[in-house]
This record gives sequence, C-alpha cells and structure tokens, in this order.
Amino acid sequence: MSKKKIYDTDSAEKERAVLVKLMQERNESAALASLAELWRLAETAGAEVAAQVIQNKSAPDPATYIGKGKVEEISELCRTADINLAVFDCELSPSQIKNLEDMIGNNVRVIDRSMLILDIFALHATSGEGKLQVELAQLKYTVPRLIGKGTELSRQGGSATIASRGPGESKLETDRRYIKGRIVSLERQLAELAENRKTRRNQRDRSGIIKVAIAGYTNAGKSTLLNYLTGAGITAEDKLFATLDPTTRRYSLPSGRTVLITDTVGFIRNLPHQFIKAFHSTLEEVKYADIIIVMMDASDSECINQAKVSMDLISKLGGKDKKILCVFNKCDKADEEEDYSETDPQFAEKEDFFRISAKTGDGIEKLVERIDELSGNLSNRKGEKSGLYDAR
Ligand SMILES: Nc1nc2c(ncn2[C@@H]2O[C@H](COP(=O)(O)OP(=O)(O)OP(=O)(O)O)[C@@H](O)[C@H]2O)c(=O)[nH]1
Ligand SMILES: [Mg+2]
Repeated sequence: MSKKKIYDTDSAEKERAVLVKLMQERNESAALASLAELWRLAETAGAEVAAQVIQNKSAPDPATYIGKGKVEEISELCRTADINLAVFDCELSPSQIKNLEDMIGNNVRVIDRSMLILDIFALHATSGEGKLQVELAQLKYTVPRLIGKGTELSRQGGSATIASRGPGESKLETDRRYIKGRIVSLERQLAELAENRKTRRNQRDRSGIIKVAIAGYTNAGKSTLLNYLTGAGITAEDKLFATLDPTTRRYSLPSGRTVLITDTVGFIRNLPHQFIKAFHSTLEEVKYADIIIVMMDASDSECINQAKVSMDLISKLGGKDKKILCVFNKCDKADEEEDYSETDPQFAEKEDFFRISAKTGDGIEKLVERIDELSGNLSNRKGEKSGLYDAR
C-alpha cells in the first residue's frame, strides 16, 4: 500500500478508505483487476486505502448491494481501523447509499466508482470547459445520490472530501429546482463552447489538414507520446486521468506534410452514460479525427481488455469507421512479445498494430511512417473534394 500523498492541499485531510467488491463475475481475474483499478482511483483521488472487502454473491442485494452480514462486518472494520470512506466498485442507487451509510454508521461516507472518478475529474479539470463538464456530470450523477440523505454536503470539518469537491461543491446544498436550472444553464454554456469548437474544426477542415487523435485507456501513455513527438510539455504522470482537457499540436511528418495531433481524455471500463454525455464535446475529438491512435499499456496484464473497452467507446463516439492504429505502448517494460494482431484482428488491419515505447522512442519511427503514408492518401482525397491539393 502506498503511503505517498497523491493529492494534497493545505485544507484537504486524507481520507481512509475501505474498498468493497461484490464478486459476481465469472471471470475472477477481471474482477480482481477492476478492484486493483479502484485502488489506484482511490489513491489518485487522495484517499489512503486501508482495507478491501470482497463478497462472493451471485446477485446484488437491492437494498444494500452487499449482504447485510457483510455490511455489519464493514461497520466493525471501519470502527476499529479508523476508516471514514467506503468505496464500492459498482454503481449504487441513491437508496442503497442511504441504507449503507445508515447501517455502517460511524459517519462513514459511502460512494461508488463513478463518484470517485468524477472526483478525480474535479481535481484535474483546468479549462473553463472542463470545469463546466465536471459540474454538469456532478449535478446529473452525484447530486441525486447525495441530496435528501440529511448528510452535510459541503466541506466537512473544513476539508474537501472525496465526492464533495470540485466546481459544483458550493451548489450541493441548494434545492432540486435550483439544480435543474443550473443543469439547463450548464448545458447551454457547453453547447456554445461546442459550437465554437465546431467553427474551429470547420476552419481546419477547409485547410485540408489531417487530424490525428491519440485516444485510449487512461495511463496508457497518450500524453507521453504527444510530448515525444511535439515537445508539447503536457503533464504525463503515473496517475489515472492526468489529462482531462484535450491538447492539439502541429506535427511535421518526414514527407514535410503537417498534421494536427490531439491528446485526449483517457477511457476506463464502466464509464456511466451520464459522463459520456457531459464530456461529449471533449470526447468528440475522436469523432472528428481522420486517424485515431488507440493506445494501450502493453505492460499491463489487462492490456487486451483495455483495447476492448477503448474500441467499444470509440464505436459509441462515432469513430468506428475512422482509420484506427492500435498502439501497444510501454514495450520497454512489457514482458513478452505478444502478437496482438492475432489476438484481436477486428480492431484494425494487421499492418496497423504497433509496439512502441513513448519513453524510449522505440517503434515510433514506424508508427510515424504509417501516419505519413495514411495522411498522404487522406489529404489527396480531401484535396480532391475541396479543390486543395497541398495541405502543407
Ligand atoms: N516504461 C514506460 N513508461 C511509460 C511509457 N509511456 C508512458 N509511460 C509512463 O506512464 C505513465 C502515464 O503516462 P501518460 O502519458 O500520463 O499517460 P496518459 O495515457 O496520458 O494518461 P491519462 O492522461 O492519465 O489518461 C507516466 O508515468 C509515463 O511516464 C513507456 O513507453 N514506457
Ligand atoms: Mg494524459
């Protein structure tokens, strides 16, 4: 267990958390990987993970998600181990949260996986648009789960706590009517920003310049790749969701042609649909790209699942028919030379699977050559359509 504080401010006290998992999946290794991911999410959000509790149960309890006996066990654990946060690896209903908090007692707050992810988004949002998107997602997802519980929602004991921070924090005590109005206002503001984005996109389209999006699982090395190629200087850290706002840079290919490369927000399994809606304009970068680099961490045992989750989300976002390059990163620390193109050939054409290291530069030359070749073909096609023949 890492004792290192990932998130720390003068006012924020570290929360001690217990992670709770209902083991109903037939695939036990996937369930354990999901729990390990929850651990990393909790740490990224600033909590210290003190314990994890697993229950084998075929179906969740409608009232308490886990069985009543297990709830009592957790209550005792929280009391003896000084735990004040219980994070469930699932989506909890508002009434389940209320019942669990009542039964666990000891002022332990109960949150689910999505509330935890949203909390990380709140910590990492820097742009105006990012903050609006986080607030919208909080109002749509978190607030219905918090209001009406009689719980103090604002800063507790003077410290910002998980699932109560972020741009929406000061609004959390207000009533439902206010919240509805705020949602409408946020949606309007985001629609305006999306319209601005569209105008900028149309301008780029008219120039015939080819757009490359770096998408893929969180922590796969997307920002590291953009930094390697363009010296963009984006924060690249061993954290989940270090990047929330997209960054675009120009990049000169060996042929002399220029493309625009965008680093985007990472994907993760079980992203709630409210998030996809709230972060639509950011995620949309993928939809309007000509070429999508889908990045996975080859050194992670969950690499193939990361690829599946990423491809599912790309399909949902309307990027399925784009040219997809499957990039398995961190090959410098991956154990074996697995042939991913054999494992999952439906993701991309066989020649479009790459093993690279964005850290050492290994394999990047080949990837860049392929982008050059594809962008040549694509810009010829674009040029024919628009009457422009040279995108340089
Ligand atoms: N060993 C090794 N580490 C890498 C490589 N590429 C990235 N990393 C490390 O992996 C971590 C995550 O890298 P990022 O570039 O921040 O990953 P990301 O996909 O942008 O992550 P999010 O923005 O959080 O979704 C950092 O600690 C990087 O230094 C690589 O090729 N090899
Ligand atoms: Mg990043």
